[in-house]
Amino acid sequence: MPAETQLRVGVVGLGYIGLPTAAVIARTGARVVGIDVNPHVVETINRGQIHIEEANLDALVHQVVTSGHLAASLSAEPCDVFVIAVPTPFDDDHRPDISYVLKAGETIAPVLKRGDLVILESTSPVGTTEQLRDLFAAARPDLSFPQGWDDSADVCVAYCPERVLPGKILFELVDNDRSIGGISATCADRATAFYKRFVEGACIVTTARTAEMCKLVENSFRDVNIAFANELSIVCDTLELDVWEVIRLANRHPRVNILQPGPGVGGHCIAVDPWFIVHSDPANARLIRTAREVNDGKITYSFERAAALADAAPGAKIACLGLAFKPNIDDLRESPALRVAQLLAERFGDRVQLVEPHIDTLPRAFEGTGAQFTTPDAALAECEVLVLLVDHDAFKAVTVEQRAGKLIYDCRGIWTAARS
Ligand code: SAJ
Repeated sequence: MPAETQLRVGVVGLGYIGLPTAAVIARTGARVVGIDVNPHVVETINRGQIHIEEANLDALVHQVVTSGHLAASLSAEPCDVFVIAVPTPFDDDHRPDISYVLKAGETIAPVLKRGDLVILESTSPVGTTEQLRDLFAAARPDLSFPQGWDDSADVCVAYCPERVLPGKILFELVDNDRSIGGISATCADRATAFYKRFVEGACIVTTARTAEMCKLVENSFRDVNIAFANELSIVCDTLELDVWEVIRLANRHPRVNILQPGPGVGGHCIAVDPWFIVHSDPANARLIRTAREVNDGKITYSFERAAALADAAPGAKIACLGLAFKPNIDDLRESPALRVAQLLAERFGDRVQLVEPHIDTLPRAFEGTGAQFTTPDAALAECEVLVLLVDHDAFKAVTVEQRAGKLIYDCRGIWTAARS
């Protein structure tokens, strides 16, 4: 690699992971070009602004764009290191779709040169990094690419997944340990040297395939554990027990740490990644599949519980409190709260009032339902039925007096009296 200040880095995909990563690399003094297919994203970043919500990201992007260390572009240019951070969604049958990764590979293949390092960060099914390597090898027969652990080659290829938590991305990008998966040992060493520019956590070397599986395992672990909590919440309803109290008490055991139930699991990672493992071994990934089904089933269950309450108060207004996929953010992707609210809006129409303090306008999903977007105070004043879907701080601040006399379904347990 050239001298520190001259390192040129191309980051493909300027979304929730790619943009913060590009900005943090630019802060180390590298010259970063962010490559994205969306002209609006490219223009916004080149103005020193951002198109996503993330704590402190606006100031950092403004700083590195103004200093000339970060620029966005619609096309690729020669660099020393490429980082691919594009989405890997699934299709209607939960089959992983790696077409954006392959497209990113096609974008950078023409500008690759001897000595380059390509790092895939997108959550990917096991074997994707090798597929990317094969794509490069087919597109660039003039360059050599590693086939096995002991190989040396013209271009290094590695898989290094991110594991940052939305809302704490800038901190966790630096602080978290990272799995560094090389196709060869040299690829892993090169990638480690690159991440050490900005990562303070440990960089742990492994193969690309192991690192791919590790990422999927981390999010599946969380999904399975949330499914346990969600299943408990339904069993406790049947037994007329307060699940929040049961969990609080059980967690007093020194080796028990049960997560929190909710209306389901949302976001672009935990509700998606376990399917990649299920898809790679459907016969054996039984627990992981069941956890997904339990967590998705909690959406319908929550809707039915809320609907039963609304049916018990004919004509009463129903407040859906929260639409985001988790507390104190504006992100609605794969949000179970949004799905429950949508089902209620379709069933109860203009009886429904929707509250989401972190967004300004109602999402398209509610068009034509008659449901209205309103403020927390107005909803609390007008609605007799309260359906608490997200544990935003704004809702935790609702007083006992404001809730008095209401019919309440609290999916998050924030209004449950603490006895332990
Ligand atoms: N949730 C519960 N109960 C809980 C914890 C979470 O219902 O006790 C729900 C949340 O409400 C939300 C969903 O799970 O709907 C996911 O939220 P989260 O905060 O657990 O995780 P994400 O999706 O924001 O980020 C996850 C993280 N992975 C793990 O914690 C293993 C993050 O570190 C990853 O980088 C990220 O996925 C990713 O990009 O893969």
